[in-house]
Amino acid sequence: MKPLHLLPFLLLGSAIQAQDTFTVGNTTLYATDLVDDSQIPWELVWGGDDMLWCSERKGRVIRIDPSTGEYTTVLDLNVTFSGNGEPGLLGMVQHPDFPEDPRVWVVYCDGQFNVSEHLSVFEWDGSALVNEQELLTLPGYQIHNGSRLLWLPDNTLLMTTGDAGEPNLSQDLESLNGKILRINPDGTIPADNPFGESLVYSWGHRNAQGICLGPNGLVYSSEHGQSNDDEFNLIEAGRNYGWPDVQGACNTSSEQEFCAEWNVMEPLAAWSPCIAVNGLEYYTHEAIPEFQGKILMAVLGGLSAQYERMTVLELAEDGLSVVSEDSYFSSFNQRIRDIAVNPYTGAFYLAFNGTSYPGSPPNIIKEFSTSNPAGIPTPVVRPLALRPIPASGQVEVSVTEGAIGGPLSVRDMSGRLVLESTVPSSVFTLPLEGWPTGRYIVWTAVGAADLLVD
Ligand SMILES: [Ca+2]
Repeated sequence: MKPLHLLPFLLLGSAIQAQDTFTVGNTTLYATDLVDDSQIPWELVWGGDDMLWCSERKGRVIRIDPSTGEYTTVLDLNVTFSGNGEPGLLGMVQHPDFPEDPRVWVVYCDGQFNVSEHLSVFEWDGSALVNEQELLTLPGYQIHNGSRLLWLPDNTLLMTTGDAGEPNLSQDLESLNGKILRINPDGTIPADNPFGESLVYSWGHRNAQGICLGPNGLVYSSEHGQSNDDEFNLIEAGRNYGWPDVQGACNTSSEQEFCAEWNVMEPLAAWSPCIAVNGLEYYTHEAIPEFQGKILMAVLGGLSAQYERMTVLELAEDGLSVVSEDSYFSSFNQRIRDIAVNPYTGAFYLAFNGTSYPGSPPNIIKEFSTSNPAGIPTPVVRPLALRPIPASGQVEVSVTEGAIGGPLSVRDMSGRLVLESTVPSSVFTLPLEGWPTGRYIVWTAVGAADLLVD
């Protein structure tokens, strides 16, 4: 019996190009550059308009189409920015009902010598953020300005602030620096704040640059330590987190005295020397079971730039302790500033801040997806893989190196040889036009696989 199809009819697939795939347990992640010319991405937000929003330290807010990476600039503020400092455009949230409620809250610093930090609310008019209304101003500095924003379930807003380089402000309840503030959407003080007529929600913070809601509505924050004791904290109303009198756990005699007097909350986890902990996301999607129910934490790597990574924290069932820690993506050797999650696909996005403090290029926003985006060939995970199954019209064949140049044959279930050829490359397309519906067996030097033709 003559084979029905011969090699000249094979459509060659594209050669495997530079591709980034990562394995997390049993899950394969495909990495693609979504935006490669960001101006120091700071906050990544999955928008209620199903677009990815990004604040950039140099002053822009960009709105990115997550399916193409194309973006438009929707806000361009004149902010404090110097290559050696930390201020600029920082935290950002949309109203929880965005875009029906078109408001977006943004934190930024202005002034070159006397830096101020502002919380403002803007309105989205469909193409730009307009009608700025300033809600709050506090002292800023060239370092330690925070600032992340988070909605609580009661629609009050938490804002982390830094100590603006003056550690004693963190223990001063009259100062808004070195705190986590709780604010009504219009900037007023919620009636049930823990210190009465004060925006202060928790105090004794140095420079918290990550905050998220975890299981059971618990609030977690990441906080930069000085040189030791980066912290992962559980945030509770009215609690003192110790800075500058306490770093990390209450484990020296002077710290123990201070902690007893001020009921200091110890961190759930701490890292020494500092790794520069940043943006937090509580990952709940089933797309990556290895991350489901865990906290994703962006890590900048500190001055030494050798710890850059995404850290994954597993919490105890009650959320009150950290039981394990894994880390990923240190191979990029780039500082990771923030994380956002696509609620539909479970893909996540990382904002990279270059290779050294505080934001040298490249500044890239990458997507990590469990689905294979166009342009990235299927990775060969089995010696011989066919997709899709069932196939009609054509099937894509992937083989490991040992099969290339070796025999390729296909038989139907009665053992009849329907194709005899040679494997041309690691990925190629086999045309199936005219093949009767049914089951076939594909043979190569590295193994066999079932082919279902529809
Ligand atoms: Ca300590």
